Amino acid sequence: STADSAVTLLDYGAGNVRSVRNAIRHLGFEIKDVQTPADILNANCLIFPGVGAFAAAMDVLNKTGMAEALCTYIEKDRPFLGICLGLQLLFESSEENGPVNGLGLIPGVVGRFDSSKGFRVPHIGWNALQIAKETEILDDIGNRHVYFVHSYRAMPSHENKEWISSTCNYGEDFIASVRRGNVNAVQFHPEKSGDVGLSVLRRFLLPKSSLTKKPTAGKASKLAKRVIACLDVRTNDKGDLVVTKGDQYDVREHTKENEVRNLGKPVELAGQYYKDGADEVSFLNITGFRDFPLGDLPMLQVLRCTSENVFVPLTVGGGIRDFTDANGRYYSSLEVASEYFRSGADKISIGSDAVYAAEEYIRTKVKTGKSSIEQISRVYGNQAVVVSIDPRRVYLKNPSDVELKAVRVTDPGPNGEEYAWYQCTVSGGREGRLIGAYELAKAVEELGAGEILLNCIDCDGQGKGFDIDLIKLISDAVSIPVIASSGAGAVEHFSEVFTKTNASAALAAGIFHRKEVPIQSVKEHLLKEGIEVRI
Ligand code: 1PR
Repeated sequence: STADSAVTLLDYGAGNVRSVRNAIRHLGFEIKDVQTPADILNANCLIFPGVGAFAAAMDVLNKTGMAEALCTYIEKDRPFLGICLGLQLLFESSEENGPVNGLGLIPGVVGRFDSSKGFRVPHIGWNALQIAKETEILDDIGNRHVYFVHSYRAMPSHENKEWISSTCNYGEDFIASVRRGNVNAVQFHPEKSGDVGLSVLRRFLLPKSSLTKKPTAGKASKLAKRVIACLDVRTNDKGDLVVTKGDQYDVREHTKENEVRNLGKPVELAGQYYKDGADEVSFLNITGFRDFPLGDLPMLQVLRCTSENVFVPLTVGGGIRDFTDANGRYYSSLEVASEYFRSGADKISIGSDAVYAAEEYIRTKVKTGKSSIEQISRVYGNQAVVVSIDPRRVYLKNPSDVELKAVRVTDPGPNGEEYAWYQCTVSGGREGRLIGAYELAKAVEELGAGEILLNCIDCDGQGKGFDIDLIKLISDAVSIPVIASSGAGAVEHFSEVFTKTNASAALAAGIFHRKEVPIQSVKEHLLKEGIEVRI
């Protein structure tokens, strides 16, 4: 019966497991949710996608009696798949806000990556595995990339050796998956790892006898550089939600009607980019700064629909801030973000509000815990919080003309200026502030941002290449990943940004929307240039 073949899902309500649900359904299975510990004991097949922080998860599991049920279920060697935190919780303890005790089934302590080794933390992106032992669910991966996003990891040791089915190298070898009998857990996200990830889930869900091993392909070895497709979304004058694209942030046609440029439908384009091999898809609700995003239900609908068919990470930005609506009801930025996460976002991106928070933090040197960055990263983790920077170049004759960080620019300004500082803006570039991209990046990293999406208004939509001076400045200033954005016009621009700067990812919009350069060509070019990408 269907009830017998249903997959039991342990969702303790701490975050977004929508994508795991979508992936299971996409593979044709029904889902039964765990309500009581007995549901765990009676499961035929249990998936545990851990989300949120370690301590909070253990708290819920202990209080509800589910911790004990899980231990019993696993000790009986019943089919189990833990994902991400669902792997970490099997260990003895974690250093995350701790030490905090875990389920204690696997010897070892979960610790934080050490960013002093020159590797960026969180570890975000597509990485290769080293298979340590025969494990059916990993058989299709071979040496293709899978998607990781985490700051904590379990380490291989003599005591846990018999559990390890694969490791991953990110500055050090950490545990990428464990397996004993029918019990499996993976640190990466199969539900966000495209086709390769879906096959991990399929192999876990299908009877073993139906599985054949596929020949391995590719030659993944380390963290791949990501190629991200970005969709700037807004409502046009007719009231339809469209993908638009600006020139230096001006999205209107230069015609008599002055209409908003329409480059397609958000859900369709996102689906297309997933098929074309985008490593991530970002939606920026570009009028979010003036509209209340929770009133903007079409955007939530776009996320819901997209996440049903797109199995790579989704980021959404625009309008994330504390807000009081027309009826006087107050919404915290955390509530706004939560709604985005529930609708299928993996990361949220904060623009204007991050500028205000950074200004305040620099002025007072106090972390209040109240800024949107702090609130959201505390609950969902740093890796879920992206800060989008929208800077504009301000040329200088002399770097000491400002008290902000200035750099020598490759191309001098209109009056032969050899220096510039990068002025942050808010409200979609409409207002310049007295803070530079450099100062902002350092401040938001301290406040808990996990990644930076670095735009440049001067380069946006120009197709003349990324602002290498800016991207070098910022990617050398912080130890969180930096996404280079604005200005891609040819495949060579991508290899340039990856060879000349420490960017972890490159994002483009216009060339993909106008079908000038397919994502696949970008990847092939990068491979040819010896830059590792996911194929
Ligand atoms: O301030 O938190 O509400 O967030 C608003 C968000 O919307 C910010 O992330 C901001 O970057 C974005 N945004 C606001 N106005 C515009 C606009 O274009 N008028 N778009 C805008 C930003 C820049 C990139 C673009 C790249 C690549 N667009 O997202 O996709 O520059 O383009 P290209 O490859 O075509 O050069 P808040």
